[in-house]
Amino acid sequence: MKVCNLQFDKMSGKKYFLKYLCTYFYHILLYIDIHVYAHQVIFNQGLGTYESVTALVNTSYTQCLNRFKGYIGHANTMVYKRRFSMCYMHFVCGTFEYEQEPGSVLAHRPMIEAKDCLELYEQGWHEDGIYTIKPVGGSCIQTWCDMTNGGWTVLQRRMDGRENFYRPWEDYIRGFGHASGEYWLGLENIYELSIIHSSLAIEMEAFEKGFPPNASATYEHFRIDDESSNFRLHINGFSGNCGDSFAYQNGNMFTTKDRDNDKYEEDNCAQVYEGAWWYNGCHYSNLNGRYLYGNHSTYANGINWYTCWGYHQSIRKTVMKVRRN
Ligand SMILES: [Ca+2]
Repeated sequence: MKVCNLQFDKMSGKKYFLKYLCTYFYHILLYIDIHVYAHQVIFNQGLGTYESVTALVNTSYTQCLNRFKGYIGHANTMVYKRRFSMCYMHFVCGTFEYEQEPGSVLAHRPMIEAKDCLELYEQGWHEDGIYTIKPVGGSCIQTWCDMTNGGWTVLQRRMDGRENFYRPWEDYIRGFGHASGEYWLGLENIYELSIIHSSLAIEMEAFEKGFPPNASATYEHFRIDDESSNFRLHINGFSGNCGDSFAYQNGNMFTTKDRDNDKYEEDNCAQVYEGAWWYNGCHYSNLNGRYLYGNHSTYANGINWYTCWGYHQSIRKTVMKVRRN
């Protein structure tokens, strides 16, 4: 699957220029040479032309043949002719960019398979936006990369209340939402990202009437355990400007409405506070809580950061992001 976001769009004389940032998930393969190449046809949106893109992948031709020999046959030529449909060998997961005018491509940036946004940043990708990454051991995912601040991978984002965050365990493991808006990257992917020594930064913004208007919290060390430990949270090295509402959650396992791993014996914190979090018994912060548009009379079930806004004010915007140290 290809997702392209138009980044740049202008008329110059009689020419019309378009610039896309593309992210890819696609199956591929092959070439009948000693080298094996990925091959994929890409259709330019709305212009009726196409180009083909080639990228080197780490799969041998022999592996490709062996896997599909049942219906490929022996002749290399057959393989060649069928290359688009037959040899789904390698799953490419990457980002690349092209700039075009109708009928021709002006500039290319080669595809990169990156494990996180920092790797993209280090390779010269410096615009904020949606990128495709594949954490080591994780899955191919689309994420928002904060490049303005130097290559942060966004794990969680709330901004308009469009996405439902009151979800079950399986959804929190896999992730949900879309990188262009509100989303949760998935505990499995967060685990894989956090294995490599990482920092966590949380940015928050209140609704207009809220005070203070915004706040941030950064943890120099952030890690979560894997599923066998219910993704237990480990943070330290706090700095911030409106108190540390995450410290109370430190050392706790993740709880969802259908999986009670918290320390509140009488009930499930996720059900009581309508979120999913590293609940203790229960919380000082609830960033996956309900989107309640500012002040709320209900207790602690909004997007709350207690040390800054208490338990009756749900904030407008949150971003949780990680970066390798
Ligand atoms: Ca409980």
